Amino acid sequence: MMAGCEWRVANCLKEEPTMAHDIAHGHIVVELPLWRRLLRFSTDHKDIALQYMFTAWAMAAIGGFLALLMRLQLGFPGKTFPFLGWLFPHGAEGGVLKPEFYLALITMHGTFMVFFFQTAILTGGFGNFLIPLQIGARDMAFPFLNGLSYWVFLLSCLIMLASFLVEGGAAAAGWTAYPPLSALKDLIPGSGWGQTLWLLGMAVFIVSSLMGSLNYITTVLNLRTRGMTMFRLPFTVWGLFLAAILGLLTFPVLTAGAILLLLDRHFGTSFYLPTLHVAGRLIGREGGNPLLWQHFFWFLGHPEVYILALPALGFVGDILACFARKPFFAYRLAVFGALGLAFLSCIVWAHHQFVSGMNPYLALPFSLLTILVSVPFATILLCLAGTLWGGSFRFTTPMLFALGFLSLVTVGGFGGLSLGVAANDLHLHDTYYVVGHFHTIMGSSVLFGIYAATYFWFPKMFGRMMNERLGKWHFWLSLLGVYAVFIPMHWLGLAGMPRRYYAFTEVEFLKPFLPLNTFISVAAFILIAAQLLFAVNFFWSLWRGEKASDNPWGATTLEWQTSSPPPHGNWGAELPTVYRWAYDYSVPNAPTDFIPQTVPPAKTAASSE
Ligand code: HEM
Ligand SMILES: [Cu+2]
Repeated sequence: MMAGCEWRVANCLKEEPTMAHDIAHGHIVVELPLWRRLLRFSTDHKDIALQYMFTAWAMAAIGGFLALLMRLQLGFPGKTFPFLGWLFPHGAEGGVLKPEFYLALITMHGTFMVFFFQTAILTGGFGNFLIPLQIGARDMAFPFLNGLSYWVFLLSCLIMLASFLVEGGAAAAGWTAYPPLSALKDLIPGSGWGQTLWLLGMAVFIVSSLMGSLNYITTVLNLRTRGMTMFRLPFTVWGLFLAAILGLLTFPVLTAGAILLLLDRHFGTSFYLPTLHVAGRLIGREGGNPLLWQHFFWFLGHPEVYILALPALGFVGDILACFARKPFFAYRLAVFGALGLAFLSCIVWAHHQFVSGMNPYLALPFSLLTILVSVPFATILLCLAGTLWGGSFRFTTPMLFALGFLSLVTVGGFGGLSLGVAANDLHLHDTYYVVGHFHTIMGSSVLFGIYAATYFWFPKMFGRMMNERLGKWHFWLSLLGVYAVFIPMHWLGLAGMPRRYYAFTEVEFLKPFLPLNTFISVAAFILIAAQLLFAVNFFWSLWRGEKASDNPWGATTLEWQTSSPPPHGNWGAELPTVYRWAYDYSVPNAPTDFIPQTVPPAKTAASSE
């Protein structure tokens, strides 16, 4: 112990124990055990990141389990599974799923996967962990708001989960909650409390997401350290920053829509309800328009895909550069591509509504704009391919997942293009082609981005490495798995199999597709089982993994220049200073094959910026 320390501590006790105080006085802040970090109200962005991550993974596990139940039904229609009857006495009496329970499963699976897993882990999890570290800040701009946003998020998860327990069960109008089905309380079992809780859960989720977005945007704009210009930001930060802006601009529209829907459901208003007969009974509302909801929903719903894709693109760009040991090819062009993507994503929403009965003249601009999205998208992909060109590769697990992302996003992109053409979409809308498409591009490629990031930043988060051998098994089984599950679905869609419908064997022309559905289900079980390898690797590495050095991958960005895991406040007494962009890999004549952003120009022969 340093001489005089007791005196300092005694004196310090009179002051507020703030982070600035701790850092100024050089106090060592005792590392709390993981469970304490997860269970307390923390304002440290790294703790909040872990809280988001663990909760989001739990929601993913539940969402995956629901997918398994659906595939059980689709692959083996008519078979009884006694454990189902035991688990869900109302939804699967006697071991066979009821049709309305199947609808609840798709609704909750889609909602959990899109919002409560992918959105939450990307923005709340990685956004929280990486933004302050990569821009050289001690924390977020509003640490208290940040802590609050997690607990509000947890509340929204609990509201959603509770809906399985109320009378009638969980919501069953799909993750898009279209009225009139979602606007009336007594159509199907899930129309009751389940739908109300779904709307409340989404509203609370959005409140939490807005708190997060405000924080991420302000932090990136105001707390960048000396020398960290916008064009020196790692691509990851650009992805997270743009996703936050999209969230801030588009989520509130859905909140407004959801409040109107709640009014229709509970207070007799008629925003979405036209004159309508249900089962021969006039429901006694008039003047509303169900299309209005579709506009509200997709005004968020489409940008939502980019709220997921942009951070994933960011991670992948940085990971590819690191493991190809190459400077990012045409970095500024990629940033402009990302800006273009974010902008265009806000003006294509009605491509989900080609068959909705909206004015058919609108199909043309929305088709054209949708196809235009491929320009910035292809630009970014070209920059990523250029980054790989001539690289000296290290095929680590994060690199494999990043490459898998590239493959999936390209294949999925072509599916999207074909759906963007209104003439095609008229035929393919609401078929399994769509299910195959969005699972390839959103379900799988974003998932691969999340895995790449988890394997890559795990050492920084926990100070230990994940197991490479298990990681590679996980990668190959997942890659084969997603292709085996989701590509054949395109074929089913072309053959006319409708989505959100499990009784396909009752239709004559779909009977020949039972074997293909059984194949998809078996592949899905293997795919889901392969994710257990990840879970085992994660928890085993958490406690038993090989100790990680501060910069195990030889990466250039700021987070690798502090300890693993970083201390409270991230840096020592002084914030780092940035002298160069994030991609000085393999600089000619440099002593090492990478130059961290913190190294001044005088100390190296050259920089390629
Ligand atoms: C383990 C892998 C997965 C399997 C086997 C799977 C399976 C399914 C199935 C069977 C459906 C219902 C299709 C229908 O009858 O219309 C569905 C719907 C859906 N899934 Fe997945 N899924 C998986 C992963 C994901 C992921 C990672 C996402 C994240 C984006 C996702 C998002 C959705 C959405 C948005 C729907 C639409 C729900 C609706 O129609 O309202 N899924 N999935
Ligand atoms: Cu869209």
